[in-house]
Amino acid sequence: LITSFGAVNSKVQAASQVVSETIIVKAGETFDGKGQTYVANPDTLGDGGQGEGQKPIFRLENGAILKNVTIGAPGADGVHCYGNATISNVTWQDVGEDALTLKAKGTVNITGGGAYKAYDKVFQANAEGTINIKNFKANDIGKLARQNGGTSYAVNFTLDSSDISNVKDSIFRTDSSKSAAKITNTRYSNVPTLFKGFASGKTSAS
Ligand code: ADA
Ligand code: CA
Ligand code: CA
Ligand code: CA
Repeated sequence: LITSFGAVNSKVQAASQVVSETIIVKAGETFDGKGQTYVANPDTLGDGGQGEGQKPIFRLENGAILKNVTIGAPGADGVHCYGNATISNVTWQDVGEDALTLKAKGTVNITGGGAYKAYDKVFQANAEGTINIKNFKANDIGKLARQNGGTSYAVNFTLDSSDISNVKDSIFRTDSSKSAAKITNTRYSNVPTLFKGFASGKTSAS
């Protein structure tokens, strides 16, 4: 359910959409936000703090596409992907508990957009698969992507043609010797470590 509010003159300023119940994007379907901003109802989805168990604003089933969306505050648990997903021109203005989680095996392609003000993680991999990030901006984050702690399945991370700044921990982090990460053509500023926890030979940066 979506309630809408915003400037009285909606011709000059688009309304923010307050999302009270997770928006489900069905398998193979596309949700085009057309540049609108979506925020969680903190009473029903979560306040965007570091508490676990918050609900996502968007739930993407296998093969869904999410595009031209801005997620404002509170961001709750962001976007959950069950299988393959395409995330195009999605910006998290103030990441909630985290921004996006891979919840079931698949490949998530994130192109364009950005993520800001993530106290801890931006992208979270809770299932095996691939997370490709391209033409992305991130600033003021803990980690860009993290495989769920203590898990040993394989996750392949890539980051290309992006601009990442003011990171507290690392770009990519895993506890799995099977996982790999590759960074190409990316600019960093104030990033203490690119990779944490990967086995030798499983990372590259150029
Ligand atoms: C933490 C937590 C996991 C899971 C994850 C998430 O890593 O330990 O159990 O909740 O966050 O998906 O946000
Ligand atoms: Ca978490
Ligand atoms: Ca935040
Ligand atoms: Ca989470």
